[in-house]
Amino acid sequence: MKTKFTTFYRHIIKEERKHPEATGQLSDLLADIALACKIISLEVNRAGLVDVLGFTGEKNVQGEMVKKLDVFANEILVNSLTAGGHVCAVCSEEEEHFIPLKDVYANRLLQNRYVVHFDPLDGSSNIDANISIGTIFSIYKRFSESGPGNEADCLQQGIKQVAAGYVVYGSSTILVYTAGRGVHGFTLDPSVGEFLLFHEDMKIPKKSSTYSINEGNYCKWDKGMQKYIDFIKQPDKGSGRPYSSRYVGSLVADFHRNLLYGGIFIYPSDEKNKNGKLRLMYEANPLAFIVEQAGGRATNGNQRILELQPESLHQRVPLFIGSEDDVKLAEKFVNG
Ligand code: P6P
Repeated sequence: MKTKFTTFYRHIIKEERKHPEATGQLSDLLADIALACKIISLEVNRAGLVDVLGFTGEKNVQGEMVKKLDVFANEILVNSLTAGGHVCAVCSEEEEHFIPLKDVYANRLLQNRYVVHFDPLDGSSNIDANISIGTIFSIYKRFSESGPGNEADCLQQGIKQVAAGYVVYGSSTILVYTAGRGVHGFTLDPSVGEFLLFHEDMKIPKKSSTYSINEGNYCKWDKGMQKYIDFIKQPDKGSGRPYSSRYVGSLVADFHRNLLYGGIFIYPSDEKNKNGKLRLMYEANPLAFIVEQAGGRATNGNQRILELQPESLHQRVPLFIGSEDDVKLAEKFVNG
């Protein structure tokens, strides 16, 4: 029987061959990230058995209690990227400052030319409840010439990303990425330890009847936001209303479902959090790159996420992301 399958590495090499100037560094870097996520997947799936649950007693830069798996995932990714030698700076949700990395190759052609931002284990507050969690990553080319990376290398607009992706650790482990030529999905086959292509060139439906938002914050939203949610809950067959509410409380899980079936995810600003809750550099930007490559839309309510000029590594941003027509309609209500 002819087994026809494409591994993640084979796919990125095929993509690399479309760029004659490619040195292969980006392919190796993506493979380094995939390897780290396979190891994280193993631990996440074992979490219930091995004593890696519970708190370390420390707090991370977000002031949140850190679970052991967060610390583990962060260390695996930092170590994998450091060892790979393709990165001049690593920025993590778990690290207050960026980690500058020196050039490990003598060969100028192979210098450490990339910057990587990541959320090592997003949604980690759900770990103990066995709810899907995920890793989100975002890759840029460095600005500076050589040596360890600097702050300017780390604070680039999302539109400059060369690749982005996420891994969902759920009933199976799924990796979705883009390198600017479409969005491609892979499933981890633990028996061979490979991510196998299951969906090439993924496209998000232009319109949906699903919304993902934490309605517990309703009273804190501005009037336009409240009116939009009220509107999509009114019955109107012609426009697919009332919408269904689907909210896991784990960004990668909610985003992945909406990418497959259509939907809008919103984490808006509110009277307490003027910039919402989600982070620009390692949540909004990578998912915005992916959703636009899949034909969707991502804004902060009126500006394109990818065009926002970052000011700090951990800055927050309101996020409206998903099916294009749904995001545009939500923007109309919010901008009154
Ligand atoms: P809330 C998880 O903590 C997270 O960062 C995202 O994964 C998720 O979308 C959001 O926060 C959930 O926030 O306030 O609804 O619990």
